[in-house]
Amino acid sequence: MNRWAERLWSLLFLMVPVAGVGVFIWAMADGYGMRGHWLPENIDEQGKVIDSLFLFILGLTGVIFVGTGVALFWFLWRYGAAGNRDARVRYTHGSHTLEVVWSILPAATLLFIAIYQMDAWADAKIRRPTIVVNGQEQPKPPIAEITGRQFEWRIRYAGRDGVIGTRDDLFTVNELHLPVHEEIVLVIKTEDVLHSFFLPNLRVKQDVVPGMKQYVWFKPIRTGQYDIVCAELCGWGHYKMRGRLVLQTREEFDRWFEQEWNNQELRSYTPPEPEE
Ligand SMILES: [Cu+2]
Repeated sequence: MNRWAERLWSLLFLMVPVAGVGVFIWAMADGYGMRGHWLPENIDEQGKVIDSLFLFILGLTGVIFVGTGVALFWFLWRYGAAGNRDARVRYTHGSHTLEVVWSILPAATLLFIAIYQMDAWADAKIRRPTIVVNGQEQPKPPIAEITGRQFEWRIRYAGRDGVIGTRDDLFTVNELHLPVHEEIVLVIKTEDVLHSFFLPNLRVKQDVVPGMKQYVWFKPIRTGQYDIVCAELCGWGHYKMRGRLVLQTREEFDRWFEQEWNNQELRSYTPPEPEE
C-alpha cells in the first residue's frame, strides 16, 4: 500500500467517531431529516431519572468510543508500513501492567454504574406504590390487567369492585385509558410468546414472560394520546402490535369508564370465568 492509500484508509477510520457523534448531535438537535428520532416527550413524574441515566451512560460510552476511534486513526496514520520503511520491529509478549489497568478500569466503571443506578432501579422495579387499608400499608392493586397475545393487547379493568377477575370487569382491546396525576399500577402477562410492554413516553418497558404475572407502575403527568408498543419481536405481526394510551383527568376517565361499562352491560357481555 502506498503512502496515499494509507492516509485515505486512516481518514476513513476517523469517519467512524466523527460520523457517529455527528449523527447523535443531529438527532438530538431534532435537525431536518432526523425529526422525532431522539427520545420521545417524557410525561412521567420519574422519567427524568431514567433520561438522565440514559444520557450519563451515553456520554460515558461516547467518550470511550471517540477515544478508541481516534487512537485507531492515529496509529494507522502515524505507523503505517509505507511511511516507516526503516523502522525496526520490536517484539513484545504483552504488558502485565497494561492488562491489569484495562481490566480494572472497565470493572470499576461497571461497578460504579451498578451502584449509581440502584435507586432508579428500585423505584422503577421494586418499590411498588402502596395504599393504606385499615391502617395497614399494602401494595396498591392494579387498575387493569394487560394481556399480550399475537398480535394485540387485551385490557381488562377491575370493575366497580376494584378486583380484577370478577364478573363486573371491563374489557377493551388495544385501548388503555388511564387517569393522570395518580400512581398507576398495571399487571401484565402474555397468552402465548414473549412480548415487551413498552410505553415510550412514560419510560416504561417490561418483558412479558409466558407463565409470569408482572407489575409495572408509573405516574403520568400530562393528558393526551400516546403509543403502546410491543418491543419484543414476537412474530410476523409484531409491527402492528400497537395500542393507544389515552391519558385523561380523573373526571374524564370516570365518565369514559362508566359509559363503556354500561355499554358492555347492554351487550350482556359474558367475560371469561375468573382465574383465581
Ligand atoms: Cu408482541
